[in-house]
Amino acid sequence: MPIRIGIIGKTNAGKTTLFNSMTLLSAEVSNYPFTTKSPQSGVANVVTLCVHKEFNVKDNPVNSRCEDGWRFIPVEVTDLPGLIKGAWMGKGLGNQFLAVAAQSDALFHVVDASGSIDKDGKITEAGTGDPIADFADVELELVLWYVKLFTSNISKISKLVKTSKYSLADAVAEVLQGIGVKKEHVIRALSDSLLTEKNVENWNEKEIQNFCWILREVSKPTIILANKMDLPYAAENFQKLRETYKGLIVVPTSGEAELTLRRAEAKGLIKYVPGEERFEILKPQELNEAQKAALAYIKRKVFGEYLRTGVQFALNIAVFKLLKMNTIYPVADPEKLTDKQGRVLPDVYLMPTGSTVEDLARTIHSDLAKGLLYAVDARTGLRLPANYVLRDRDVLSIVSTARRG
Ligand SMILES: Nc1nc2c(ncn2[C@@H]2O[C@H](COP(=O)(O)OP(=O)(O)OP(=O)(O)O)[C@@H](O)[C@H]2O)c(=O)[nH]1
Ligand SMILES: [Mg+2]
Repeated sequence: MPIRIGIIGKTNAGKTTLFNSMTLLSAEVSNYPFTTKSPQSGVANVVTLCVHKEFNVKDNPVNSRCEDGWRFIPVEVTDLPGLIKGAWMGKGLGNQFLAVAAQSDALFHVVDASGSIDKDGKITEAGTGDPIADFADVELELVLWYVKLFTSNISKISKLVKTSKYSLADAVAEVLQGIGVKKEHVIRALSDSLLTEKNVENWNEKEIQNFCWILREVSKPTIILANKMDLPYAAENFQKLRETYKGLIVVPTSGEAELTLRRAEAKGLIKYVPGEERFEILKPQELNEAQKAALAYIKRKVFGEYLRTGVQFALNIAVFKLLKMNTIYPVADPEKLTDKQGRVLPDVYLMPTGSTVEDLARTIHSDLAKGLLYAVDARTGLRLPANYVLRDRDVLSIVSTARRG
């Protein structure tokens, strides 16, 4: 199952533009509020330095792609309908939202950092909107959905605790598992809100809201994307966002710049590796005036001030820093670094920090895990036991009675 990232935020913040720039899909974008009506998923990539150079071999990637020494590993991103204040009361949106939230491992919360959206979600002059308030409003919407769901399940939770061996944390996790809440999240939220010992039927409104607020935070790790960084006022608002939301990572982005570059790259007009801090025009004679102007604008406004569009950086930060994933390269032959078909370094897996050889075996195939004996480290040739904790960039061969993977 690939890692999933959901894109949330106020209407017109640029979510779909970012989504298109990551996936090269063409979902509808417009300057009208509420353009996106239903969630749409696509494939984006995270990028890491491939190990093939270190081993001095040429690779034949299968589950990923290698370009200029960079490994591109697929992840799933989902674009969501926009929100404004009060949206949680609407019926349809709420359910769609929770369904996607349930499936997301992390969220991008997109904010129009240039402040060019008014409170109703309409585009106005840059600098007149309030990105700090926009962020807070959407977060509140999200929490209110949690509150609504939680409140409607209080009697069920209470019953589970009374009539079975469920602890309060077990019961809450059971009831909210549909939105991706795990027991460890509930334990954290109960303890941080000082509610571990209090009968759930006696929680007051403020306690419920506080609990849900913490639960939202711990169960859905989130990065703020300060978008539209190419526009005026964005730099000031980016600083303000950083100062106001100190506990969160804020990444400056320009979805529109990334989209222009990725599409020009796809057409062969420029050479651009996402995440790199430059691009090169390959066919200047084939560019029309508008394309030339767009590229010059990007060079001046995006690469000049922020060094990159931020889009690839945000994806990488989400997966490697927020979700703490490591890259692991399983091979069948630890000397030749090949799979059974002789392909060199075919696959790379994203495994959470703390995962073991056994976890990796299980991720690749359940049979492999059943007959697991040990793994061989391709760098040292040493045997690694089933409980060996994987490290980033490990290249290893799993040895199992079931088969050699
Ligand atoms: N200058 C600038 N404009 C952008 C950027 N990203 C998006 N826009 C513009 O902002 C407007 C809204 O973009 P969308 O991608 O449709 O926004 P959305 O958040 O998906 O909107 P909804 O689907 O309505 O919630 C469009 O006019 C985009 O062209 C950016 O990085 N810079
Ligand atoms: Mg949209």
